[in-house]
Amino acid sequence: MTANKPQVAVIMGSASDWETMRHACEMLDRFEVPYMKQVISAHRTPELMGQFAHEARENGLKVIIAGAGGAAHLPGMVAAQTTLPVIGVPVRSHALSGWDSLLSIVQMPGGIPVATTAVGNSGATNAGLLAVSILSTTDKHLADALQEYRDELKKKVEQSNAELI
Ligand code: RP5
Repeated sequence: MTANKPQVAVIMGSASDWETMRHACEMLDRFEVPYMKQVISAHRTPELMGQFAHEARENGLKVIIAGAGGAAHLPGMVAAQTTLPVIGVPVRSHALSGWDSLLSIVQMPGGIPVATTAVGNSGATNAGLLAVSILSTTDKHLADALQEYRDELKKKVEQSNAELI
């Protein structure tokens, strides 16, 4: 049972963020990291957000990935209420193409950190990888799997160069 307890939480401000945040989950699936996913809105369900953040550590979570768009206060507000590492993913917004999401997540005042990724799908992918990387500091199996992943990326570059000739 304990082995399958979620180590990572992937939370998002709206179901509309899923198209982005699924890229984080795909990475966690690839590395077989147990995770949970949930829509938690900072402004629509503030009490749920507080409860989730306060209970996260005692629930066995080790890393929280939080994606949001627009006035994207979810990652910062969760980080304010837990000392677990929080990775913020700025979701691309319609109005401002994600600039609003990026700036509202990345500019945390000193004292309450949020590790902010790139905007959109790449950011979500990297959030998943960063969570795996954090877990790999105490998990040799994950450290080896991450090295294999990097080796695959390298091989793909070498192959594409061979095809260019
Ligand atoms: C934020 O507002 C969400 O994170 C989402 O990116 C954005 C738009 O939400 P919906 O109007 O699609 O529910 O809270």
